[in-house]
Amino acid sequence: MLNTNMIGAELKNLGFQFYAGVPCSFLKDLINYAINECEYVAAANEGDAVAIASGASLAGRKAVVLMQNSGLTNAVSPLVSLNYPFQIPVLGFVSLRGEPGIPDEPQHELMGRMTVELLSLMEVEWAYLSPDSEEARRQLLLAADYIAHDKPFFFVVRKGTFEKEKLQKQSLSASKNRVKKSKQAADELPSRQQALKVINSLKDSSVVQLATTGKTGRQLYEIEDAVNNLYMVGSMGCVSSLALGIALCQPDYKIVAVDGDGSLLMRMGSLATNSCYNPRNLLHVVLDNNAHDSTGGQSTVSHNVDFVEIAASCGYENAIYIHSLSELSQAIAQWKQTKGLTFLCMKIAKGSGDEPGRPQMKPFQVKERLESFLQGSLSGSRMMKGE
Ligand SMILES: Cc1ncc(C[n+]2csc(CCOP(=O)(O)OP(=O)(O)O)c2C)c(N)n1
Repeated sequence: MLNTNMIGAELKNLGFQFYAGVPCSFLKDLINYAINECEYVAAANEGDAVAIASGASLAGRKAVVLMQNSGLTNAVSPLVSLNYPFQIPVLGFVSLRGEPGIPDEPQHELMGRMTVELLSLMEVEWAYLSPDSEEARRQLLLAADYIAHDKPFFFVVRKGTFEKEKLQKQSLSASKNRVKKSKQAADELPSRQQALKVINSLKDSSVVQLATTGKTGRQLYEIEDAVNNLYMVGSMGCVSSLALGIALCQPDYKIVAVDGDGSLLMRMGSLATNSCYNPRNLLHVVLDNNAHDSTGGQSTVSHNVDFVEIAASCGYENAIYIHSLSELSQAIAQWKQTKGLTFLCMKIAKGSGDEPGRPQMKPFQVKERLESFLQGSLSGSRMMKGE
């Protein structure tokens, strides 16, 4: 068995102090260590945990994700369409419930058989974490080397690997909604492009803009390609979780996540996580066209949902319904002054005009550029296409 404290301290020595995850009984001692001794974000699901850890990684931290293997399925979308194309490294510990030959519950049987194959299929390097301390130390060094080369690495953790670590403290405070403004008038219903132009016009060198999957990212790129932009190309629904990781680890930057209604609905638990960790420097804007516009305009179910009410009840400090472009502009300008976790929801028109172009840079180049910006080595906020 591994002394959990020793492994945690070893990880700390290697720079891994930021964790995000969802518990598993096989990993509870390492999770307890992370809660006791490090920064730990309790994610709503394992995909969100991967996106949060990825945000921390973009922000310059070495980040760890912890999950049960049943939750590895939840994490497939970000692992294959965020971490892979953007080359964002996270260190994973995934439990091995349902290990062949070891009695376990029926729901773990198939996943137990396919866990390592799934990791291999996703081209994630992995190893069984050795229960021998010296060997485990060597494995951690190897894993750290993968991370240093922008490759995710996962440890598969068998039953009984970690010695007991007591949970000492859990000090999550409740965040409170202070300002809630609901719909009061008719919607102006601008196009997505008009809304993005307003958001982009308020960008400066203290702002990072992240745009959700599909035409939102593509249109932001068309409006202006900038060093402090990131266009999600996959991992639908993960934009605010990625933003949370960056916001928590880079408190001096203002992080703007532009979401869509379909994307938000896909991972709405992220609203609760964002609220609980409550970064003052995070602005979450939802452009709601009641549709999956990027894939042909099929209706979502957002016409039936009051996002402002949900964000407010989750604990966003400000949750504001935006009726017009001028209100959007005012609300963003206000947030830049006062900050505080803020959610803006604006109905926009369906449709996107001409087919927007696609970023010419590869996702990993966009990531490297943003990392350089966050490290301060690219100071200008504006870099036009091709520069
Ligand atoms: C997990 C996943 N499912 C489906 C898709 C395909 N897809 C890409 S964009 C998109 C629609 C996004 O809708 P929304 O967030 O409302 O933004 P809109 O396109 O309306 O601006 C879909 C379904 C995907 N990329 N990933």
